[in-house]
Amino acid sequence: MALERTFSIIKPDATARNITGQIVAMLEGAGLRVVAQKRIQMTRQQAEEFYGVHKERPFFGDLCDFMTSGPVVVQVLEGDNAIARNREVMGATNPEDAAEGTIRKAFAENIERNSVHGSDAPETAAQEIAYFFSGSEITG
Ligand code: 3AN
Repeated sequence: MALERTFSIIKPDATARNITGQIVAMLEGAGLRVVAQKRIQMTRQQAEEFYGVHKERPFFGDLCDFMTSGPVVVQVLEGDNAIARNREVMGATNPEDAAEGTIRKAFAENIERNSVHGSDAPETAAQEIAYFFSGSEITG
């Protein structure tokens, strides 16, 4: 198995409910190691750039409003097949479709306020990590 890194966000709906620790525990329980983490207030520009791939979608404005509505915790997670492993423990985008035992099943409020983000491929993981972290902020 390949040791990988992926990028994760604990979203404003989760920081508001003070459940970041419970989410980190589920990530760690899934075999992922937090090798970088910081709590930040995302700017509008960061949200729009980060979700740029969705800019033509009808939910883009609402999504950027939500992601800037409160603090988020950005993270780099490391582990065997970390990208797929994180997507697995996150659960489906829409919590109504999320499997039992996943973070979104446990905590997501709806398809937008869905508690966590995780990179979907090695290229996006590398881009997203570099967007929020410098190399010296990431430890093994
Ligand atoms: P995922 O986060 O599961 O990779 P994406 O990349 O398709 O899902 O969507 C990015 C984010 O956009 C989601 N996490 C969610 O917050 C929001 N989103 C996606 N689809 C919708 C939708 N139909 N309505 C509202 N928000 C959505």
